[in-house]
Amino acid sequence: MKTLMNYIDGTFVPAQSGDTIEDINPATGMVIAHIPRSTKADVELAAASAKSAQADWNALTLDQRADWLDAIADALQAKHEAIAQAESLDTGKPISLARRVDATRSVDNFRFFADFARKQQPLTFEMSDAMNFVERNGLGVVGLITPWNLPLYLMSWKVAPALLMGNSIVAKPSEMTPLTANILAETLDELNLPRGVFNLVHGLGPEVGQGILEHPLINGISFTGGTATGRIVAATAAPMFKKLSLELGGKNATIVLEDADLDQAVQGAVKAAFTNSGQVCLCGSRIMVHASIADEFIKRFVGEVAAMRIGEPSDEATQIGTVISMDHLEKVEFYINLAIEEGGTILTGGTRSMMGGVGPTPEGAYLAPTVIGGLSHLSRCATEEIFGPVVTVHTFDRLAEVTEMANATDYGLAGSIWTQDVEVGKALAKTIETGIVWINTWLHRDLRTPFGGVKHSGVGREGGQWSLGFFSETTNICVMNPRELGD
Ligand code: TXE
Repeated sequence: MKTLMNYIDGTFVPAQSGDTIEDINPATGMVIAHIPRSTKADVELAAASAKSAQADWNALTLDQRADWLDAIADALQAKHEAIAQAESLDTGKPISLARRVDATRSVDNFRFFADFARKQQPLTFEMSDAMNFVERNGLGVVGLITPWNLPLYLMSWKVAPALLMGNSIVAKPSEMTPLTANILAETLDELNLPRGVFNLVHGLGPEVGQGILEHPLINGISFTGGTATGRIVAATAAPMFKKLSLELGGKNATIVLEDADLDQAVQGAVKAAFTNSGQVCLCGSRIMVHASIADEFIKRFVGEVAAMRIGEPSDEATQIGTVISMDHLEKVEFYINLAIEEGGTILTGGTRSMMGGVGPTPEGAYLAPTVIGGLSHLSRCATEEIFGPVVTVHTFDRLAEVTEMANATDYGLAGSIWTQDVEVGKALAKTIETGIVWINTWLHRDLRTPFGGVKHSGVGREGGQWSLGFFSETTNICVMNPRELGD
């Protein structure tokens, strides 16, 4: 049983209140750690420390901060297995996924931004009689608030560019997945990162999270999480003119055109649907397949899904672990039952009640990957975010229908299109209201590209230049050419 601490002003400390929250292992229902139940009082200490550290940190050169990011990447790489084990324990995701995705990408995020920084050129704009120099400085103190599905992957995605651009940080992980944020704090402490540059506060969103949103010393908020919470973030921070980046929910379409390579499309659709038990905002939770190939596609897709191995997260062979918690399992089951009420048919999977004990232990939040047919693309299950191992399958006859079907949701984050005619795929992609469309692949990521969504999937983009831009303020310095001064 671990007792985690906040990391404030270079020191590990409990919440001032002394109160704690239990961190539960979703595969066993057992308490694996206690974390500080921080409040605004703890945010006050963290923000003050961050404020005092920020000017010196910002005064370093971009290259010096890039060197820090490389040192962090090296140190996290040395803890790759520990990060993967902790992430799997905290989230219930298969250890193979935690290694391949969570731990690896957490290291890569720091490495990428270090390398990306070194490729930056000074930003100047020449006029006939003057030269413009664009200076970039940190926002100051930034608040980073992250969710439970990809804990360190998403926290490092924000911490790396925030540090790089000269900001100091008050970070808050989800109260359901604190372990790897703690590993990050320990690592930065071991590296002797100047105290106050990175602060970590644990606790409940409406308490310590809200405290971050409200704190006057915090100039920018980068938030990843649910759309409902995103609304609270915006409502709180916008009137204070804080800079905001919101990465919210998704309800993404996997579109299979009649000329698709069926084997490739089936494998891609399964990966998009059930990676991390569907708990990735980019997951393809609505499958739209051309009527002419629907029977064959659905037969193969359902066969692959039914054969997926549900097991202990620690088992190397496990493909489907648990969802994040019993509460979330019940939320997902609600949608499966609603689908049945809406006239849907369970093609494979379903709720625990339909199949009895699904996973290796009844205490575990296990749910079989579930495929639902027979629903309108306008049904609640096909338009609302479920964020679990559940997909709906729909058919279309004409390409012209697909755009309307794919856009018939309040979300607009991502999508994938499977076709052997890339030009048709690209033309269709341009009609889909999302921030990202993959063609004949899914979750293939170039970290230089803009990441984010539209509509209820968020505001802003992060990645490459977009991250550097979000985590900095520009000052344009315009200098008249000396010879002009004589006029
Ligand atoms: O989100 P929450 P969760 C979405 C996905 C899913 C949800 C699940 O749609 O529905 O997030 O993640 C903190 N003031 N995405 O449950 O509740 C909370 O403590 C300040 C999409 O974690 O929004 C946690 O640290 N903070 C995403 C964080 O917000 C508050 C990828 C997120 O919590 C708060 C992952 C408040 N009032 C999940 N209330 C994507 N687009 O990439 C809560 N929090």
